[in-house]
Amino acid sequence: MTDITTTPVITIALDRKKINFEYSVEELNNLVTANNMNVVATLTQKLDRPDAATYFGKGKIEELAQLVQDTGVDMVIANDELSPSQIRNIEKNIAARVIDRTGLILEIFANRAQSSEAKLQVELARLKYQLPRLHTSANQRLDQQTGTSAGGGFTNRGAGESQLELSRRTLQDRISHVQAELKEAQKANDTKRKQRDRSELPTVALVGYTNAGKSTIMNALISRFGENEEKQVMVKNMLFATLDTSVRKLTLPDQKTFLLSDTVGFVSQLPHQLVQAFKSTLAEAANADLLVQVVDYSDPNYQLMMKTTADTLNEIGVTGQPMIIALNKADKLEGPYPTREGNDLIMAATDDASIQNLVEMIVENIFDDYETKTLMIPFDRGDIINYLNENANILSTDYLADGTKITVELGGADLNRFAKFEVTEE
Ligand SMILES: Nc1nc2c(ncn2[C@@H]2O[C@H](COP(=O)(O)OP(=O)(O)OP(=O)(O)O)[C@@H](O)[C@H]2O)c(=O)[nH]1
Ligand SMILES: [Mg+2]
Repeated sequence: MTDITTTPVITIALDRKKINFEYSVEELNNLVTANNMNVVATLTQKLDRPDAATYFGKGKIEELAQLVQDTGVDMVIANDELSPSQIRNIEKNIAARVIDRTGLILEIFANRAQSSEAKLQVELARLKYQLPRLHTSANQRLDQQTGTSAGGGFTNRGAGESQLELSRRTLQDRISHVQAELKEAQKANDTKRKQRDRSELPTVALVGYTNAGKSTIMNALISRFGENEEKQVMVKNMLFATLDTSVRKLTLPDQKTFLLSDTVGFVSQLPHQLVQAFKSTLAEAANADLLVQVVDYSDPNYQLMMKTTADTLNEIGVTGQPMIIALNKADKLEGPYPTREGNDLIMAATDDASIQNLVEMIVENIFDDYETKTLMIPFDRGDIINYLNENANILSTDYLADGTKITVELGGADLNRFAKFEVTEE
């Protein structure tokens, strides 16, 4: 059913005979829907490489022009990133505006951004995307913003300076300004992150393709183990629901505590300007001790989505971390769940047993250095007893003549910290 409030568009895609072509077109069409537009037709052409001037070949462009006329759409969206001149040349031949995949993704991010940091990150990415495309659009935009006709308001600036140079300088000034603002905004986050690092708690990051169920899993864990059940994150059935990183402290019934973070989802060909701009947001994943890759296992393309995730993690320099694969949304399939094989878990975010299994796997991975130790704590070290009560799983306590004998599970820095109190069991 077509929603009358959405904008009709035509998508165009070059089939370079790669195995994932159909998936990439499907993904583009999903991105279009996510941006409140609907695809009325998709035109594809088999070519080894895009036509340097017009992306599609000449005949196909004529076909596109006819299709634009027949459908009356105002916009055509290309499945690849186009050069500024390709956009211009296609627009010369058809009665519609042309945007490319990168421009579309940037637009979706711009519509979704909520926090000031996310807004700045998206603006920075958009400015960097515009910079090399200036001569197509920025002259007009600059005129609109300043209300001047070309050159008119700028006659006092260097006489020989062209409008293009002026526009470029304006953009570059804005980029510097946004970068400075971003630095400020990120300072606060860095401080928070440093405080957390100092707490030495293990960190786990949810990563994966957009709409896989990362935030839903985060919420399931918060409602069971969070300090404050109210601190849920947003879940929505749409691409890129989450743009900001959320970090929550979770404490398991045996006192084991870790930090869990949820962050922006991935899509293939995520514009590199965005990846760069979101690097600090994504640093949460880069610094994690363990990644949980959430996958929509009910999607027939789930393997390609996993490949996209691997590629994106590579691009942001996240390699080599231990990873749990949460094959989510199994409730939409026939097979049994939860089922576990090594570090893979077939699960559903809404299923208690699945979440329980996932937690067990997280515990195995991040608390693997835990050992059961027996400590003799002198009576004047009540501070240690308090610390262990709050932060460790105490298995037994005996009040003896020369102190408190405690059998406790210890891991990480605590193993060294309390080594001097260790006693060997007789
Ligand atoms: N049937 C089913 N639906 C699920 C499951 N997990 C999540 N969903 C639904 O999938 C949609 C997306 O979930 P989110 O948790 O927002 O996904 P996300 O990975 O955080 O997505 P982004 O923030 O956009 O990257 C929502 O409509 C959820 O209700 C599941 O196990 N089974
Ligand atoms: Mg999310």
